[in-house]
Amino acid sequence: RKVIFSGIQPTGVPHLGNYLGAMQQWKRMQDEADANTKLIFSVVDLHAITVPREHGLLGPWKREMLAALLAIGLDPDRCVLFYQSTVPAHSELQWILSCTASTGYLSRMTQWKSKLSVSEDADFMDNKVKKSLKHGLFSYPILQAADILVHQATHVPVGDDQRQHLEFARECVVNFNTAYKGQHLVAPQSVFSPAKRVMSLQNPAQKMSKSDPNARSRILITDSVPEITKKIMSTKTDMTPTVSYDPATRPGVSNLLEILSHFDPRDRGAAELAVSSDLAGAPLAELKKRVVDAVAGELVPIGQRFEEFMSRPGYLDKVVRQGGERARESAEATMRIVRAAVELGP
Ligand code: AQP
Repeated sequence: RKVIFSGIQPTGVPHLGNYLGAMQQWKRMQDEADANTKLIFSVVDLHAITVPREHGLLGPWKREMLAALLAIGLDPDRCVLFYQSTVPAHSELQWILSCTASTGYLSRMTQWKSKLSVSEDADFMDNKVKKSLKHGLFSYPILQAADILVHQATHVPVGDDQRQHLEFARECVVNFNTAYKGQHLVAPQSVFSPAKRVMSLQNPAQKMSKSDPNARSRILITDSVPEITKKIMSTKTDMTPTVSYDPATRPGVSNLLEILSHFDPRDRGAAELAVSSDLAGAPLAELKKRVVDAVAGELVPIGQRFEEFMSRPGYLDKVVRQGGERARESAEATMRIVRAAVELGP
């Protein structure tokens, strides 16, 4: 039996990177799933509290994320959709896993270091940086491992930025199964989308991210055609006036070509598109115009469905209430095995 699990943080409306790197693949997997495949997708609100935010935002953000999942075509009759915090077993397993997880491994996580702007190879952090570090941000890969393992997931579709965290989740399985002498937990397999890492439109050295303070750096899946046009036409590129593909020397242009390639009906890669008869030697404005058309063509109907779901709060509540019940059942089945192995419970 195949169990597909993935999660997304309710830290704002998802962007093109979330969509191409993860969500589009979730929809594809749903459409290809047979009767033996269970699909579970979570709005991971416990992860969202690892960074500070204004009071009153988390509730609306959760609903927006749920509406976005429905808008891209996830069907609550075929997938379990739920808010992570409504399934306490995620936190319970996190604690249990943290008792066999290695702090050395956690401290080497590149995302942990980059969130804190600490150089990847620095092994010394000054006291000021250390004081601002929150334990939740440090240990959230354990919660992420628990999210996956508590549902005995076999396949986890994620963006490339999650590669190291998935490796860590597998390490948690080995640590736990070794400590408690048995095959209690299942090691999951990562499924990476062809859109490995969509980069920021304003700084192509960074991935497109919800938390980037510059709103022009990302396309939201709810952006209107004028917004999409403005953001793509003002993408940071370079001084060479025509199209060519070279991620090392032309990261901005190459990112646009990568984005375009994910919408190409003929499935051509970014390098192939750059030398195609319609783009070879073309001005950058032509490339940008094509990206606008491709992105708007995909996202505008999603934006409309998003608005429709947002206008039905009763329906959204029902989806997560029923999804929460099904997720608790799925998690409880694993927790019975885990508690027995650890000798916890009555
Ligand atoms: N730029 C990206 N390119 C490809 N995939 C991406 N993902 C995120 N950004 C890109 C994938 O989206 C899924 C959900 O991500 P998340 O919201 O849980 O957390 P994140 O990776 O931290 O995404 P953000 O947008 O950067 O959020 P903030 O700014 O709040 O931290 C994951 O599968 C991820 O790989």
